[in-house]
Amino acid sequence: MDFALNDDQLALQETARRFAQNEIAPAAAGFDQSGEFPRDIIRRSWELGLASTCIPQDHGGVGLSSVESCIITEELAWGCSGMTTSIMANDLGLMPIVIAGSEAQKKEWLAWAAAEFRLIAFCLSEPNAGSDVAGLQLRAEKDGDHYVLNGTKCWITNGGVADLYTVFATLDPTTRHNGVVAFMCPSDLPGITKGKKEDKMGQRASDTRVIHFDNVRVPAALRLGQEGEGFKIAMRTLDRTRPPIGALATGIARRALDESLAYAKERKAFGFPIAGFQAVQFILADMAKDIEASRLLTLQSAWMVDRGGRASKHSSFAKCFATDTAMRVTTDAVQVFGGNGYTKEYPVEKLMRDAKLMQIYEGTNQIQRLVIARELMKG
Ligand code: COS
Repeated sequence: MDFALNDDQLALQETARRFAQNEIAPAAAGFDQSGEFPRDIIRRSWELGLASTCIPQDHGGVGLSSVESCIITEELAWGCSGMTTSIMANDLGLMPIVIAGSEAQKKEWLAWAAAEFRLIAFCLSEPNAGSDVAGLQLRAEKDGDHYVLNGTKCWITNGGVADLYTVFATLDPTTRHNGVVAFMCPSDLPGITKGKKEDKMGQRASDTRVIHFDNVRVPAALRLGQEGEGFKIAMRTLDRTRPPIGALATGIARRALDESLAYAKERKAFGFPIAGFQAVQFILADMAKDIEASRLLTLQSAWMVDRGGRASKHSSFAKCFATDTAMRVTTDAVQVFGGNGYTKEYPVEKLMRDAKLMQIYEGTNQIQRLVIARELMKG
């Protein structure tokens, strides 16, 4: 077993780290406050080869492995998780094409996504179907060589800015999993309207919206896989995108530790830096230990994804453990900063707000435990 990164991976890590330190982190508080979408920074991530990384080289992409994607994601998230979520949403939206696109679809659409800076969004959740994917209601009705889509998606990252949506619909809601079908929908198709941007607690730089589909005619040539395969395409996508979520959470937590360490060495109480007190040292030690464990679980799950086969259990281990860790570590960081930590003068309250979303999106941590338990029951 070799835990060392190779030279290519170290170079990628360095590129992402420098970008996060020099361009993302300095802008993070401003975009958190304004809630604007940082298009230029997201574009820059693409120019550096740090976005849409799942597009294989054969189709003009950078073709990073899941392990490599996790390495860069941790670095980017150290700078700002809201921006990193926007970057990652491209891979989430592209993954169904990578997994289920025909050769002709990949040749056309992955090459299209690689050729220029594009934004992609994954449209799965609905107002009444978040955890229960098979309960989705957005209807697809066949009409000649088109499908007609009607319904509403919500919590769509990149929703207001995407050029392409990957959309999951049902041919018949009574058939649950068996009726789900996936499509690629260019965002300028007539009948697609974007709702207002959600005013979120954290990760405020990411653009999260409701998207309405009103008699949207999608050519049958844009269907991914066969009718009825959509549910499994969505599940296989999430198996592959949950390790990077573990990495994103690890980046948030690592930033919280870095900030806490620096502050604890400076801040004095009873005449001494608080880093000298065991009560604070134990908090810092627990942070460091759990961050290391998050990284290891994340990289292990990514390695399993790269080997092929189903990595559901390990992806859920990583997503659940790393995001719960990020919540705990960022809450403890606010504690180390005391009253200062509770103000916007210092960076840790943002980290705590940002971390909360990690326990909710890409499958709540209750759903991750359900996936793990079901895998255990299989024996
Ligand atoms: N890979 C491939 N196939 C899978 C799979 C996976 N990871 N998970 C389930 N399946 C298959 C099952 O094997 C089953 O196949 P058969 O019908 O051929 O037997 C089918 O899909 C139905 O699976 P299951 O019965 O487990 O489905 P449930 O409705 O019970 O739902 C959960 C499973 C809850 C795990 C799923 O709905 C889920 O992941 N929800 C959270 C969604 C989410 O993450 N949303 C976030 C929004 S996206 S940012």
